[in-house]
Amino acid sequence: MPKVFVNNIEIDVAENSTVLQAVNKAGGYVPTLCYMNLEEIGIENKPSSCRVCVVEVEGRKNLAPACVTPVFEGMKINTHSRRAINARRTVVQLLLSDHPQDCLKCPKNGDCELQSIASELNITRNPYMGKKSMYDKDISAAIIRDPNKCIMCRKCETACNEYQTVGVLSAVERGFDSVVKPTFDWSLEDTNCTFCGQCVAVCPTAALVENDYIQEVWDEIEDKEKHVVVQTAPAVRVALAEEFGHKPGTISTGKLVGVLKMMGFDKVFDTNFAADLTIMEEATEFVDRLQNGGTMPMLTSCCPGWVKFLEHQFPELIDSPSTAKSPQQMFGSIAKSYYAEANNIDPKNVTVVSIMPCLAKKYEAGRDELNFSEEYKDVDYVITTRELAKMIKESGFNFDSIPEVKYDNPLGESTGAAAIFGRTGGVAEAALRTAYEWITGEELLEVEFEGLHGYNSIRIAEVDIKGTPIRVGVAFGLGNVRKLLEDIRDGREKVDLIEVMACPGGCVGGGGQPYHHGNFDVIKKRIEAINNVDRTSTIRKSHENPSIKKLYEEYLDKPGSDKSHKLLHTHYFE
Ligand code: HC0
Ligand code: SF4
Repeated sequence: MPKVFVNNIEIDVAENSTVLQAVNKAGGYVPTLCYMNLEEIGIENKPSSCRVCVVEVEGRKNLAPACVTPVFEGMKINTHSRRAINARRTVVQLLLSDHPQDCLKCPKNGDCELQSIASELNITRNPYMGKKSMYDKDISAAIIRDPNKCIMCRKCETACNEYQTVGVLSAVERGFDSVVKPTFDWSLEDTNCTFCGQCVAVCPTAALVENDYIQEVWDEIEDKEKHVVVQTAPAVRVALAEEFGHKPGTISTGKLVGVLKMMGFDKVFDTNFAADLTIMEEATEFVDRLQNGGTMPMLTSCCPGWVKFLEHQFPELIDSPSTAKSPQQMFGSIAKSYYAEANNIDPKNVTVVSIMPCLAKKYEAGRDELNFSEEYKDVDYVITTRELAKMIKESGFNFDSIPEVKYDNPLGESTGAAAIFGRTGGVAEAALRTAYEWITGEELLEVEFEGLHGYNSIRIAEVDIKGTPIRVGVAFGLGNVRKLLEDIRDGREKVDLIEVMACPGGCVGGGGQPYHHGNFDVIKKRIEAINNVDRTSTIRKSHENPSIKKLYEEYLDKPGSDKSHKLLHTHYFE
């Protein structure tokens, strides 16, 4: 174990450590912009292109970029020599010289890494102002790409090309003209982009941000003709509090409902209700395929980034996903049919707003084949956890004093099985809790399937259904999904059910969540919180949800009925 000195303090570090790791271990700090390491799930970006992490190393002539410089025995590192600080300041001034500097009206104001490093370095003037790049913005339903704000850190490329293996973004041109963009200058909408939002999740500036619908949602709330209902996704309640200074993993379900009431929504409902409904339809389909010889393995279909990935990259598997729509879309269909009819409201006057941890949900809401009516959409507006936090902040509400309120019913009642949709392995587990009882006719006493828990990116679990082994594949991150699907396609692996989520850890790591700043522990804490929501639920199986039973009795008849198919199922495109 090499001994090194960080600012004159001696510490031992692991073999092959970098200077940055040594500084972190010593409790020191050097800023970084292009460096990113989510070691546990295999995302690493260290092009050492930004140079803001330079430090002084005794005996070395040039300053050393901490993120890529290996330590050696006896190394003496100074993180704050005047030369290092001045070099960092120059680097940031040069980046700012070709940056719009419209911080006060920038969507990342207060959340921008370039802005905070400029502030830390006390940059109050810039001697390097000169020519500026001028690019058009690329605006899609989910994502706004503003190349003028790109600092060439390449994190988005790593997320898109190496982690997701979608390959939409890359650096083109040279020198001053270099910029990251899709090939042929296409809009993201014209590419294979899945709108997973992982490029947005890691972008340090506002070069990649969500397309926000905050004003549209306020306008709907203000419109007295409209009956505005809101649904909240499973993963939002375990992350929203981070935006207000609380620890990752804080569960704020009651405050989430309370604040949506305060904002003026007519009804506050839960996507979790629709997740239970999804299980009714998906488990029915799974048991049917299993027992009557349908296409196997069955793939889950609730993650829209994954669905788009499948359509582009694995067209030969187009018959494999469940035809069940996602909970978001099922909720919209039920709100504009069953709920509107029961309350005598013209569905054209019902506005459905979703609060999602996801950017692809914005894209999903616009897919025609997911909307049961030609006259209106299932879901009108999708906003992210981050956008909701902005709405709460602009309203002036103090998060800590928001009262805890319960969801409205009937579309607000849900089970623990629905809660775990928000974490990797949860959709498969929820489906199997129900399928087990339907197949065996017996009560499932131990509802947690251990093999479906955990943080590994690819997991294969075997679940015993009274002597029948069901093999389940779980994968998150589209690159991992690709590996799993190739193993299955090429006969190296055999499974009956596959759950896929595009984002790290599942929806808890979605592209619309509070920024995790490259720290997978944040995502793990959210997963633990999701499991706690399940473990503290009185009902933990979707088919036992009383409001779901009533919905079938009063309206849908039974899972897989003609009416269920019209409202709750879809198809896919090669
Ligand atoms: Fe998810 Fe969902 S669990 S995709 O991760 O299935 O976004 O949270 O809302 O629709 O329920 C996201 C989260 C959802 C949907 C649900 C599913
Ligand atoms: Fe790539 Fe996902 Fe970003 Fe699209 S949204 S460019 S697929 S990382």
